[in-house]
Amino acid sequence: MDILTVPTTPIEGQKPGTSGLRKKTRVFMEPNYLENFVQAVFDAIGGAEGKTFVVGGDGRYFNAEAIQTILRMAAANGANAAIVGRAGLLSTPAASNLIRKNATDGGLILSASHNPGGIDEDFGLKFNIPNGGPAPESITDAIYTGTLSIARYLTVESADLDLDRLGDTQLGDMQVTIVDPVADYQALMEDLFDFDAIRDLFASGFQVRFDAMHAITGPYAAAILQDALGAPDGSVMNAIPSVDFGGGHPDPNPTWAKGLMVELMSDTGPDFGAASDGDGDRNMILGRNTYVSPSDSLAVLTANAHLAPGYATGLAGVARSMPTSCAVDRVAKDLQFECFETPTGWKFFGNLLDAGRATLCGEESFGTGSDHVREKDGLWAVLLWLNILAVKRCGVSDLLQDHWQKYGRNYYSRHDFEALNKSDAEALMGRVEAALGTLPGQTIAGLVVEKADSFRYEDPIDGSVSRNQGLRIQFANGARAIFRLSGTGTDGATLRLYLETLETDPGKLDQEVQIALGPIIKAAHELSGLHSLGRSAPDVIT
Ligand code: VG1
Ligand code: CO
Repeated sequence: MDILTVPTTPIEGQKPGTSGLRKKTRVFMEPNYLENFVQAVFDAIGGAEGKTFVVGGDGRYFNAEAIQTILRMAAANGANAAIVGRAGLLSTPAASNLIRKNATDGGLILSASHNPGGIDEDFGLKFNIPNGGPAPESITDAIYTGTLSIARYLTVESADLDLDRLGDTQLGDMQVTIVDPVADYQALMEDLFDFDAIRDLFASGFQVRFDAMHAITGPYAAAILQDALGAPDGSVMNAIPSVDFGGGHPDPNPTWAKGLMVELMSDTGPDFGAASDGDGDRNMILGRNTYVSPSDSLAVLTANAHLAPGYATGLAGVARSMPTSCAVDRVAKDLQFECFETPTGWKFFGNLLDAGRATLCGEESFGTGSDHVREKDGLWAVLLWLNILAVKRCGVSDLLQDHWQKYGRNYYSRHDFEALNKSDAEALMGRVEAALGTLPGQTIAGLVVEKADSFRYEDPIDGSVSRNQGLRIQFANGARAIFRLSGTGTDGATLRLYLETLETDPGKLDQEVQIALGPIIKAAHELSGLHSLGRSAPDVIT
């Protein structure tokens, strides 16, 4: 098979963000756009010669076409083999598992995660390294540099492969193995969790509702929750993946998983509810009349993980992203293990997991995971919750209330201001940053500022330093306000304002969240001049 060297020229704006490259689908479909990025990936890792890659995505519009392009380019670049999910489908955590299990040289995962899909929506691609996790900044920077000077890419001419047929085929000298996307992942879950206990829980009448949001976790959740664990058919809703996620946002939060919320926020609803995102790495946990904030979920899982077989010997440590609430820190202190604070983005957990310093990790953005793979894992979090509830035989709300009684409650919320004019958002960040030095000691809206800085992280394992990871303002009463610009949006800029306050008075644990946070919200608006953005309210509150 002839290898073609196709001349190309750099296309602007290909800097990979928090988790790979995300752009409008039409941009990815422009001539050479996808090709440039893929070639830059191969070039950044010292070529593809003799290597094996996992390839799969969340099934959104352009997934299948992009996979054909990637496979041709991998073959042309001399790759030895590719492992591809049937129909081009793999959830992000399942892809991470396959990369690790087969000791491959990494993987290309096609997804824009929780962003909507379709020809007028978003597409994305990221490279994961041999440990199964997102590439660190050293590699994503090299990919970016590559796209700025690229002059050629390599491909072969060949008909499309049939991605629906399991087994081996050849593409030139490269072997392509099509695998069942669910089987290995399910086996891993069976290793970690007590399936018998969860089966008994379901058999006792405990009702579960899982919203796959028309995205990748449908087949995984149906196989595991319904077929293996015996939840009745229909327990998994929106279970068939579609290229545009049924026209919705596959984002598991109270705003976008509205139907599920309505069902659970009722005295007659199911006992347990959960949802996952486009690529299956996020989770939202609900109980009857109970919403569990992701930061609380991480804390509760950390306190109880030892009840599941995979974590029975206890945890080595935990890690959370900086804007995630400090609820888990209190558990780690109590149980006497280390707690790390990292920048936003799963890639920053990789070294801690590899080094055995952290067992569980989490982000406020509905991401929780462990050292079983190197990505956050939505269905894993659901199964750990279910395993804990099966052992304790209690409801979600009881578990949460007991947790708050013991550790106090970190009231928490994130306010997103979306599709802002980029320069306005950057100007606001610039103003707050410039004022950081003058804030300590000042009283703003009745709250005294204790510390203020721009978060800088030094990786405790390899010493690499990441700067400008969010502006944090810590108040004397323990409350925090954090300002950060999103790295995953595709429309203008998104400003994220993260808010938190600790309450330890046992009589004040049931306040409405936005009311409990009222004073911090006021202070954050005042000190940043947020009104200058011309928005009276956030677009999304989680
Ligand atoms: C967001 C979240 C972040 C998460 C990232 C990828 O990034 O805030 O916590 O790691 O998405 O999640 P940002 O830069 O927009 O705040 V996902 O489910 O891509 O895979
Ligand atoms: Co995701």
